[in-house]
Amino acid sequence: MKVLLISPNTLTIPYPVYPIGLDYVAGSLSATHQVKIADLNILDRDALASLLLDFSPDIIGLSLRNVDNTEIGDPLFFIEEYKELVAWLRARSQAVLVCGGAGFTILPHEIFTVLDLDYGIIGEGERFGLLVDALENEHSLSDIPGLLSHSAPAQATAPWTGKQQRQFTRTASHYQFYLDHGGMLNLQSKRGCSFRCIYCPYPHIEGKKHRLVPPDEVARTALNLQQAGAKYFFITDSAFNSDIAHSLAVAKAFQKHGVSIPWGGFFAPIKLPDDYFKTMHDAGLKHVEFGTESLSVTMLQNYRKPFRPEDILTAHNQALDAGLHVAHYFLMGGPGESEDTVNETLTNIDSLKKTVHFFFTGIRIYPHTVLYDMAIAENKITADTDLLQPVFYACDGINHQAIENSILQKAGKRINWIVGSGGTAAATTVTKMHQRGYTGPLWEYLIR
Ligand code: B12
Ligand code: SF4
Repeated sequence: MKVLLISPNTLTIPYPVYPIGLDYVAGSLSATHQVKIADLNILDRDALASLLLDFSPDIIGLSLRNVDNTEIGDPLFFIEEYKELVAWLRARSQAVLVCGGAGFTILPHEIFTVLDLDYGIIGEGERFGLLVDALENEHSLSDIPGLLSHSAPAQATAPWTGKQQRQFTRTASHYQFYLDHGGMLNLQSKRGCSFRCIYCPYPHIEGKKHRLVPPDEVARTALNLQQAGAKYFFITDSAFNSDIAHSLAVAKAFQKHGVSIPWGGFFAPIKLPDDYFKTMHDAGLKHVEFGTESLSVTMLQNYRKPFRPEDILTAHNQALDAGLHVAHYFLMGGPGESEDTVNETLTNIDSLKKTVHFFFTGIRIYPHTVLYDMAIAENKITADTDLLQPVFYACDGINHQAIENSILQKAGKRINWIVGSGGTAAATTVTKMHQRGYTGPLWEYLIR
């Protein structure tokens, strides 16, 4: 079978993101199939039309990563663009159209209804290989977990336990684009998150239990990216340190295998061994992005975060002492947020020195989360509410605009306090710096 995998994600905020998911989807296909990746960051519609004509795919796999940008004050919604693309593809190709990806997995039925698809795969794309083989051999599709079609609702999906193989080819035409725009590729060291923060869809997307990639294998992939010219990599794990021992073993494997480029990732500010960040630093870690969310004792409890304000401060100082760049993400406006809890966070923030803060002032409600159940129980939404168009939790004590005003007032002229991801303005600066040869996420230039 001829398989075309499309990454339609052209969002440049905060920077263009290498479509790592499609490497795994490509890796799920047996060698008998021909596969090409079309990344719309490098292909315009004319080039895509020529590719469709020349390659004439039997199956098109569409990666749907972002539904929206989850920013209440500066919203972007991408589903209309996917709709237009699907119609455009239908007009030029007879191929079977299959969709998957993180965004798709959160709201599969809603997206399947809106887009004119043949199949959807909920969860991990490794199941795509099963679908392609079954279609080729005209086998029954009924035992492919997570498969959505017009004739059958999806079966419940357990996390994928089969082989996960990333097919990273340095000759793939799209990968040079990312090297030319910041030099960043990405890497996964495990799937799943074992924490249960009330608003978070990650355990639903990736699984509630960790599935660890052996550290030597992670390091070999990292080395492969480095040898292919990567100047930096971002670890895509929900929280790299949610399994402390595994993250340390991965760091040590980087050193053992000679991985020498800098890297970054998401970290939870939990209690960590004293020398944790020193070990990470010695293995090349440069940027720590803490999912801090709040500095209010009440709100951290309400969110069921696995840490308290004092743990945040300790982790922050440990990372600074190890010579790392540190940023904190805040998520405000959840159940119980009030003027008092906002002020508590904004006052406690002063104890975090030499950092950048990214503030998200509304929490999107996702299915399969405790926040969803709370919003139903509180009559803020009903079971029929369409969540494809972002719906943000409306807390009773304060609205998102008042939270944003408090942040802006307290921020004054500080450039290291950013509402949302910084929007187009920040992305334009990052693009210019990438063009001048700077690599990585670059938020360290804002640190104050
Ligand atoms: C790491 C990450 C980031 C990093 C990426 C860094 C980098 N260099 O890669 C940063 C911080 C930059 C980032 C930014 C953003 N992110 Co982000 N990010 C993630 C995260 C944690 C992991 C994504 C990832 O790479 N996973 C690893 C790969 C291997 O998995 P995958 O791509 O999902 O692919 C697998 C499956 O989905 C599937 N699959 C993928 N494609 C296809 C295609 C087919 C045909 C099939 C069958 C299957 C399939 O198979 C793959 C293997 O199993 C996810 C949450 C999560 N846990 O998934 C959010 C997530 C994807 N991000 C999200 C968002 C919204 C954003 C931003 C818009 C936020 C913002 N306002 O700035 C930006 C957009 C950036 C951009 N240009 O696209 C949302 C998307 C959902 C939504 N509401 O739309 C998610 C789901 C988080 C959330 N809020 O729930 N992100
Ligand atoms: S917010 Fe972070 S730590 Fe909490 S469940 Fe989600 S990924 Fe895990």
